[in-house]
Order: sequence, then structure tokens, then C-alpha cells
Amino acid sequence: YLSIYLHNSTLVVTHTHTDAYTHTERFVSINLNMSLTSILSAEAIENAVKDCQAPDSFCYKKFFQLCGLSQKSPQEVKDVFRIIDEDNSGFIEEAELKFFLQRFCPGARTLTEKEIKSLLTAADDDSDGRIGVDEFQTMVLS
Ligand SMILES: [Ca+2]
Ligand SMILES: [Ca+2]
Repeated sequence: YLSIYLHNSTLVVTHTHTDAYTHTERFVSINLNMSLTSILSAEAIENAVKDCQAPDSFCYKKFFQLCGLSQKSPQEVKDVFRIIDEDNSGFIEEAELKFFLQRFCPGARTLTEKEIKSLLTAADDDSDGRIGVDEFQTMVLS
């Protein structure tokens, strides 16, 4: 049989098959709450993006403060990380950093090479050239 239910904002689909010999269970969960505006206010995001409209004016500390992310819980920061990690690799890579602002606001500009490098350097504690979820939380919440 199939059971589908909503748990918090996660849609859980479980398929269970049972006969005399086998019992199999397939399980899929989809997080429906994957929009930044469900975590941050659209107005705060707009403000933060506007503030760094000029190329090379992006400052991550100011940005996270203006958009309200630095006041959020570690779990919410993690949810934001998962939105920025578009290919679900578990890391934010340089290619994803380029479109960092656009994840917050589709009309925003791309980050410059200089901004990408300085953002990466600020977050990348283990120097593997990408930002893990722990590194992201530390950067946002410190
Ligand atoms: Ca990624
Ligand atoms: Ca890293």
C-alpha cells in the first residue's frame, strides 16, 4: 500500500509491499519548504541585495545581517545552504558562488571573481576550495 502524508513541511511518500516472503518499503521525502522567502522576508532580501548592487561592493557580514540570516537558527541557515547548493553536492562550489545573490533574488547581479574569492576564503576553513555546511554556518552565525 501507499501512504502519503505531510510532516512539518516535508511530504513523505512510503510504499510498502508485504506478502508471505517479503516486506519491502520504499520511502521518499520531499521538502516543500525550500524557498528563501519562507525563511527570510522578501523586503529584507531586497534591501540586502540593493546594498551591494555595485560590483565589488559585496560584504558577506553586512549582507547576512541585512537579509536577516545572521539572526536565524542553525537549522534555518542549513536550509538556506541547501538552496544555494543547487546541484545538491553537499558543498557550495565556486560556480555556485557566482550566482550567490541570484539565489536570494533572481534579478540580482552575479558576483565578481574578486568577490567570489574573498567569500570563499572567508568561509573555507579546511581549504578544500568549497564551502561545506558547517563552514557556512560558522561564517553566517559568527
Ligand atoms: Ca554544490
Ligand atoms: Ca571547505
